[in-house]
Amino acid sequence: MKKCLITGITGQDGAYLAEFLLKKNYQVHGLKRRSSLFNTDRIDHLYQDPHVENRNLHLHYGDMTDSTNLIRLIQEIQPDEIYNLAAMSHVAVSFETPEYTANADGIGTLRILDAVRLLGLEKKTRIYQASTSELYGKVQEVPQSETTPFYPRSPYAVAKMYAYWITVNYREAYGMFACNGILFNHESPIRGETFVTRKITRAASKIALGLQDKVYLGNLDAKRDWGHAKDYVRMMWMILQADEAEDWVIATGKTTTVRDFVRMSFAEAGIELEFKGEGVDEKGYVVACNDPKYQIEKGTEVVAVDPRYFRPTEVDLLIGDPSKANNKLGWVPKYQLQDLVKDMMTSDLKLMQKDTYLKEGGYRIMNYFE
Ligand code: NDP
Ligand code: GDR
Repeated sequence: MKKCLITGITGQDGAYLAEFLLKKNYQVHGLKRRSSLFNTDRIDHLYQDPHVENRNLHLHYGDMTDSTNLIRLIQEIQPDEIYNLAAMSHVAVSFETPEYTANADGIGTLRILDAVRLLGLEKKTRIYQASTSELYGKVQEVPQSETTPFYPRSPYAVAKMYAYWITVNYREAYGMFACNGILFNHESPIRGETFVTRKITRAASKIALGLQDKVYLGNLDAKRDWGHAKDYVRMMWMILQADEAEDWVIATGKTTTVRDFVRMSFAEAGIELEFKGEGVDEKGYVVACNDPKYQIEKGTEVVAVDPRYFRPTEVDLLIGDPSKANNKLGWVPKYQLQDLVKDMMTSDLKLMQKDTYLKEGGYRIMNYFE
């Protein structure tokens, strides 16, 4: 039985990857942070009671900023594969917490690589590093491939650039099987609520059900190459099963504006939006909609731009070229953007419907401080 360690197992990708690897009969070890509230929602369905013998999922407390903890865990587990997914992954937040982001996302990667080296596991343990299309930042060429130069545009991207190169360096210096997956944006029903896609699908669902009036967004002109997380975690595994350690771009090859993602999400709830203006207006602009089913009057403003969500430096256009992954590993995404939007909207409409039932039943969120 193969053993793997997933850092960031409580995140979107960690949860899908853990499920995928358990199905492949791996013994899965996951690093989770101590938190004052439960933070294992996404993997609770995979949880196995510690009293059960021969269980395949093991969770360990730890942190990417704590070398001794990482060294001890890797020594105990002796993993065949490490998937380093843990990171402060929010680009906008990295402008607020640049030093911590560098520590967790940049030096954190070094800590994993060096632990493997110190423990003499260079020839045993294969390492996957969660690199990102944010490395491309300011547009140099499109579509972006493994040979496109990097130009990071946020503290997050700069930290990930260090992580990218230290992974390449340890591969070349010590012959380690360490690979970067340069993944373009990938989303799902369990995407973090503050990333734009999930913010949109949650808001569209709430607005459709009359639980919210309006959503405030930032730059609607940004273009992203959005795929489904399920397709992308499969590729993480394929990267570590390849004959040679290499770096890979994972993307759909198609790009869409945030505005069109908004349009598609509301349409999925049966609401047609009419944009009053195109382009970013500092004062914000609104869209109106008219759908008798949801009794939203024509002219109601349901989306507005709030400059507080603009970033000091923005990544305007991402579109990846996944030909290497297509040709060499036979990876082809199963989900198109429309399928992704449908999947997210179906899930969020169900989730928000629960709130409607609670409201109708006279229940409300408990206020502990009343
Ligand atoms: P999430 O934000 O959903 O998950 C991040 C995970 O990292 C969570 O489990 C989080 O724990 C954990 N984490 C954060 N900081 C630390 C720390 N200091 N020590 C230990 N664990 C920590 O991200 P995704 O699942 O979307 O992304 C996975 C990885 O892939 C990240 O590295 C991200 O930067 C990268 N990436 C993501 C892309 C995407 O579109 N999703 C695209 C390209 C790269 P907790 O739950 O406690 O917060
Ligand atoms: P990104 O994802 O920065 O690409 O990083 P995010 O969904 O946060 O932003 C995508 C684009 O949407 C614009 N935007 C908004 N973004 C957020 N979060 N909230 C808003 O209200 C809003 N309005 C407009 C942003 O300006 C941006 O252009 C994600 C993360 O998962 C990273 O960890 C990963 O490395 C990259 O994708 C690839």
